[in-house]
Formats: sequence, C-alpha cells, structure tokens
Amino acid sequence: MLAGVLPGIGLANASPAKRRVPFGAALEYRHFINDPDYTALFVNHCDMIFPMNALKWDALQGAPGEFNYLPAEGIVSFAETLGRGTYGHTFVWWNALPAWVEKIDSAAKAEEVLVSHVQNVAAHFAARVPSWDVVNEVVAHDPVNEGPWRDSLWMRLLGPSHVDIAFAAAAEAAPGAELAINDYDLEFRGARYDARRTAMLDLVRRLQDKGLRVDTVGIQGHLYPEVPIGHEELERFITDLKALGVGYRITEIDVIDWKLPRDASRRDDMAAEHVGNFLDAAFSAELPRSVSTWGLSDRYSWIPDVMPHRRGGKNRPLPFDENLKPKPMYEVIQRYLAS
Ligand code: 9MR
Repeated sequence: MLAGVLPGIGLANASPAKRRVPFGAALEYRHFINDPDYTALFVNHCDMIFPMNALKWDALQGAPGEFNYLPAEGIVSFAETLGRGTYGHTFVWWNALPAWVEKIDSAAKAEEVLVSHVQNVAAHFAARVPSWDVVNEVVAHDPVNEGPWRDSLWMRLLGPSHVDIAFAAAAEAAPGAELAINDYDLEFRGARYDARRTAMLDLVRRLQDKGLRVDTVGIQGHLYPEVPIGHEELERFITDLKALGVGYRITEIDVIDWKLPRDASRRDDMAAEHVGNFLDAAFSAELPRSVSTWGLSDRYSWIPDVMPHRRGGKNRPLPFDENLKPKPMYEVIQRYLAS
C-alpha cells in the first residue's frame, strides 16, 4: 500500500530507533505529495508524523461549512499506515484564518462558528488524532506591555472566554484526546519571557478553575542562539505545570540562525549546542511526552521567509541539511531521546 502512496519508500527502512521519548516532525502536505525523498526522511526517522498546516482553519474550512479534509487526511492516514503517532495542530489561532472568518463581527457568530469548527474537525478524526493543540499562541507576545492575552479576532469578539469556549467544545467533541495549549518564547531568560511563563500558568489555572481539562502545554522551541535559554526558569516552569497536573511536549523545534556566522559547519555546531541547552533544561525538570521539529530538513522551512540569514547564507534551522543528511542537531536531539 505504501508503495502505491509513495513510490520508492520501502517498508524495510520504516522503523526508527527505539526511544524513551517519541520524536516527531511537522510535514507540509505539498512536500509530502511532491517530494518522496523528503517524505522518506519522516518515514525513516519519526515516531510521530503530523500535518504542519493541513489542520489549520484556512486549510480545513476555507468557506463556511465546506470542509476539505483531503490534505490532513492524507498525512494522518500515512502516519496510521506506518503505525506512527500523529498530532492535531490547531483548532484556534490568531493566524491562518480564511477571509470569511476575518469578517465575523459579532460575539454570537464568533462563538457559533468556533464551536462548530471544533465539533466538525474533532468528530471527523475522532480517536485517530489523539492530541490537539486546542489553542495556539494566545499569550501576548509581550505580556508586560500588551498582555496578558494576544490580540486576535477571537480575543476582540469574545475576550479571554474564547479559550474556555474552545476547551469546552474540544472536551466534548474529542473526549478521549489530549488537550493542549501551544505557545512560543517560553524557554528563554529575561523579563518578557518570565511574563510569558506566568501568563501561561495563569491561563492553565483559569481553565482549571472553570472545571476545564488541560492535559499539556506545548513549548514550541523556536530558538534564537543569541537569546540564552533560561535553564532554571524553564525547569521551574515545567515543575509548576507538573504541580498543576499538566504535562508538556516540545512541539516546534528549529533554530533561527539569522545572526550566526556564515560558515555552515560552525553554524551547525552552534545550533546543535543551543538545542542541547534547551533540551538539557527541559529534560532536567521532567521528560516531555514528545519532541518534535518544525519540518525536518533545511530544504523547507518558514525561517528564510521571515528571518533570512543576515550574512547571505542559506538558513540551516533543522536537524537534516538540504540534501537530507543528518547534522549535529540531529545527533544532539537523539541523545536526549534515546532509551
Ligand atoms: O511553518 C508554517 C508556515 O508554513 C505557514 O505558512 C504559517 C501560517 O499557517 O505557519 C507556520 O507555522 C507556525 C505554527 O503553525 C505556529 N508556530 C509558529 C510556526 C512558524 O511560523
């Protein structure tokens, strides 16, 4: 069957090493369909394979009530066929909204549409997607000056209660699934990051006070080598989550290397070292439920579009290079995950 899906991928290669913590990566549908060598890398190295963009609102419900499950279905059933895990990213986000949603201008309509989106998507995948990022990036970028909640259409129309509404709808529609809050900039040292961790813990408590279940926090892990990891701060954050009965996953590792030296091998070493510092801090608090990277090879990443390398180099943010060869970052990650 696999050969039919992707010529050239043999099942003989299809069993990644045994790990104490599963390793996953986000896969963009376009590349899944068009680049079999790239997709084979996921087959050969990932315990979890999940849609990068295909489960976002704009991909699923581009027009009201018209759901397109084909791309997400393709990746989820690919993971299933291989016996790998998968992950649902994401029901509610400030970004990736279709124009018809952006035009909603009343709280009642916003709530109706949000609940029906969650119900429809959760019911479609039922138990096949075992974990969902119920909300993504709802903490303000800078909670000291603009927080604690991030501005979004949902925030403007429904206020903080949009998060409660999303969690209540997800708990009902996906009763057996793990329910997560996913966010970035939770791992660094500094006042803005302290405020983000505090806002996240407050958000978890808020949901719990309302009787809503939160199972995990996703720490994205988009790392900037010029920003130090807050070792003690991250450890404390994970321990505080644990005290609230909440676990964590590392969901979107990549290294924003725009300010690193041009020399590729030096850059790769620095990126790997930084990922190691991050994992060291997190793992010393508690093992995550999984560690995932945002893509797998430097061939495809969002970083060159948003933060291109400043000295004219090509960005090298991921564990495998453009030619699908493992880099030091891959070895470092596997060292933490190995049993
Ligand atoms: O990498 C993703 C890019 O391909 C999409 O165009 C973009 C908008 O949907 O989202 C990017 O992924 C983001 C993720 O969903 C949430 N955390 C930050 C990621 C990088 O921007």
